[in-house]
Amino acid sequence: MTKKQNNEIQKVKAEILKEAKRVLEANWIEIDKDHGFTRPARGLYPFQWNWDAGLIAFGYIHYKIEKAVKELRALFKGQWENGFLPHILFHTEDDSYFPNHDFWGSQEASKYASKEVKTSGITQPPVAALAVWHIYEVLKERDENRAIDILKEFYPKLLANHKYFHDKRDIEGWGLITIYHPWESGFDNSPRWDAAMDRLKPENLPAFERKDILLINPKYRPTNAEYDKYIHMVLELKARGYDDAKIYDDYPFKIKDKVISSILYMADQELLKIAEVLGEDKKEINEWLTICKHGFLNKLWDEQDKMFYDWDLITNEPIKVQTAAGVMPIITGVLTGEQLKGMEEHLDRSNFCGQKNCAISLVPSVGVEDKLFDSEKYWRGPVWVNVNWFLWKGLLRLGMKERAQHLSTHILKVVDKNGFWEYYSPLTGKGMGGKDFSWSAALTIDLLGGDVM
Ligand code: 2M8
Repeated sequence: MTKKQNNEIQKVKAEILKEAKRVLEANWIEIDKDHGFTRPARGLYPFQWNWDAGLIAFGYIHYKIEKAVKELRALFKGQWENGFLPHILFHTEDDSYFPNHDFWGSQEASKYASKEVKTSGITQPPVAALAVWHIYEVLKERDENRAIDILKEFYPKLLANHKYFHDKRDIEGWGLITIYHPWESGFDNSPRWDAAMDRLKPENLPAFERKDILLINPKYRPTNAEYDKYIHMVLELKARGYDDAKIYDDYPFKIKDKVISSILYMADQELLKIAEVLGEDKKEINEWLTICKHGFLNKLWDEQDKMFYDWDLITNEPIKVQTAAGVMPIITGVLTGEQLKGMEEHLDRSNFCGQKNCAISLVPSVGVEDKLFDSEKYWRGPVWVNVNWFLWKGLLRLGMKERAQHLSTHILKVVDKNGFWEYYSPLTGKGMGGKDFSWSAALTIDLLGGDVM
């Protein structure tokens, strides 16, 4: 590369970085001197979301580490007494989102609910431990005592949260996590949930008004029929007091989700490192890791399709729908050589990395040649920055640098050309959903913080 070319690249990187920081700053809300949060997208998502907060912290770590800490502190303000960490925290009032805190009614329904902040009653993938460990890694270079203080502050909260997942969301002891609602998966209306959703027959729903389709073109969002079911499920969970024992007893949507399980595995690995630095007992965390590894290798792997599937606990069978989520277990780092080879074959197919037909060479949420693929529908085809960032991270950890770099380079290309959107059409690169979307900006900052181009 000539000096001139290199200067050009540095200039482009600097511009992307500036714009990404602008997005995060515009979405930030300061609660008080120790707490603040970043709206995923103004208007569409005006509160703090759980896995968004963890991912967004990865952006601040590179330039305003205190904000990453404030973001995570605000997140744990909403932690319930049983360790559960809700998916939405309503730190402020805003009427541009439904369901709001009154509809969730978690403080009335559950004795465990946070008294400090109103929250939803379902959870999301546990990303916080990844962010806390990364804060420590970056901060220890310049202030080791402060870095350790941060580990001490968050360790008990993280431990309680991971314990909640292992104890309450895995009563089968498979090491794999059960979700109660598609919103818990983060991959909200993924076709992975279609069959389980088809079995639900909501009746006598109260009247409600969707706010998302007042802000976003309805063709990009879930249908009204799907929303009826989402709301029906919230009401069913609330009727059970958001109580795991009651939910496990007779609630109709219980699925072992390979993505949340993969992310928890990764988060347990970071928790183990934190415990080591702090000199805490590691026995329980090691047990979680052992049993979870066993679950991945034995329960979710489909030998014939060379793919990981979720498991429906109601029908007691795998959900054989191939999507990007099927390759996400790469991030655990525990796959056998044969499984990893299977994953690589999927990534290389034009269906997945979209190299043949597509404007963006990134992993789409549903394979572009799949009959369920819809280039514009939320979680049913578009490319998401967070999914590709996770894969980038997982591949790097496995030492698969070239594959990882392919993803990071293409994330940078798409955000440079189109800006920071919630998701992108793999066919055209068009940005859709929420504009100035926080995790797309934050994870780009993280990619630029590493050796990426
Ligand atoms: C989307 O989910 C929310 C419900 O939680 C919604 O559609 O209203 C999902 O993409 C989810 O993964 C994400 O955390 C959230 C906020 O960005 O939006």
